Amino acid sequence: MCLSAFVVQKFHPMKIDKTQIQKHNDKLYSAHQRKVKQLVNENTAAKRVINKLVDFHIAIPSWALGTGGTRFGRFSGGGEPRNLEEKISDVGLLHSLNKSSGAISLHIPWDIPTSTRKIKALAAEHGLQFDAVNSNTFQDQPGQKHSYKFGSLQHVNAKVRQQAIDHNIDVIKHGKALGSNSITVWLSDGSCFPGQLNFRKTFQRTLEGLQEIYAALPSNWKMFVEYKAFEPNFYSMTVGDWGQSYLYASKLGPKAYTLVDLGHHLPNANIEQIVSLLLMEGKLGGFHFNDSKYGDDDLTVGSINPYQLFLIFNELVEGMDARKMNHATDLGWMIDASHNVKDPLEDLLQSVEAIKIAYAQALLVDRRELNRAQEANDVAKAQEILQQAYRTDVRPLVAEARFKAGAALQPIQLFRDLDVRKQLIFERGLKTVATGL
Ligand code: RM4
Ligand code: MN
Ligand code: MN
Repeated sequence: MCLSAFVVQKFHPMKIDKTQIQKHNDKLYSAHQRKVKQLVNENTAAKRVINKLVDFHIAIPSWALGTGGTRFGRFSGGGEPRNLEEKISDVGLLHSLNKSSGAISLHIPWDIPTSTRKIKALAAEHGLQFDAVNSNTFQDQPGQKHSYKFGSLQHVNAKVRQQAIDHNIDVIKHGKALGSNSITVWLSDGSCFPGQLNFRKTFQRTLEGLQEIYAALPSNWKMFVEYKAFEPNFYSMTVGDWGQSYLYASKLGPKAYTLVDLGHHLPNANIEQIVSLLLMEGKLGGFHFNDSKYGDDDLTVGSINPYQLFLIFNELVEGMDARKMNHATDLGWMIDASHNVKDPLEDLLQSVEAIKIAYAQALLVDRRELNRAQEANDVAKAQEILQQAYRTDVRPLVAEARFKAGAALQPIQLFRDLDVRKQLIFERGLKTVATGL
């Protein structure tokens, strides 16, 4: 790229246009088409799968657009978004590459818009919607009156609880102004040592707080109660597992649901079974997708255990169809990841791809045959049916859905060919740090 091109770009944030996509696709099209044809010939469901994939979008978390870190350090990659405008523009880039990331999930107060009107217009320009808004009572903000050191909604001091309630209601207000229709409440509340808390009182205080927040929900809104097994508290978490989340959500009412973050379970938990039962009870609200080997590792979706992801989608497709739910819109589909050693945008493209692959594979499961095998106690057959779908290389179907929607056949390849990160560093600088964790 010559210098003059950079100078022009400086005043217009990086965008990827249709001609660039088309040029990229033209080069790859014939080889791609051969693979799609073969899949369509071999699989009667293939065409239906492609159409479902076109409709299926996964929201990008605003806090995953910068380089993440651990408590030991953080190594920025440069060109990170410095404000909400730049975060939206990053998600816009992702969306133009894959036409599957048509929404952004905001975290308040990190992402409070300076002008709601301008932010809405910018998002619309990129074809983006606002997914669930997230509250933050796990950090103290500068100038904040009361500390969350010993919890927020669970706190023994009513003033701290009220501050946390007010914050959540404020988050709903921001979300409403932007056109969002859900709030995700993740509480870091809990205890680090036995004896620190009275579990019953802690639950009741938290429930009362959630009830006040629930009462402030607009009529068409949902509240997602996210659970997490451990961290930052290491003895007990006040919303520590799906049972506790389900208990809060049931007591709150029909607008409250459980949110499943894949990394928030103890090792080897059977997440697909949890998903199936929450769906059965009409209490599954949505997901924070990521992958993990040990804990809340927030790794790229599908990078460690893609079979588990497939099994989760297998339950989702089965359970949503049983309840006649709309796959694309009836649950909240969000990523919650962090990237310490990869380019955040490449990482997010990989995550979206992994989710769509698992979804496509789940759509290919022969439900009738599986049901027959289950009813006949034919265990080997049941396994064959699942693995037949899982071992199908559905990548051409996912790419075809992208192509149909006007996106790139190979998003990461195009991201690299266009030197997107280099341009972002040029626009924003090498030493930028996005808000987030
Ligand atoms: C938590 C949890 C929440 C997210 C924060 C940043 O571990 O996953 O969803 O809002 O991290
Ligand atoms: Mn999460
Ligand atoms: Mn997490």
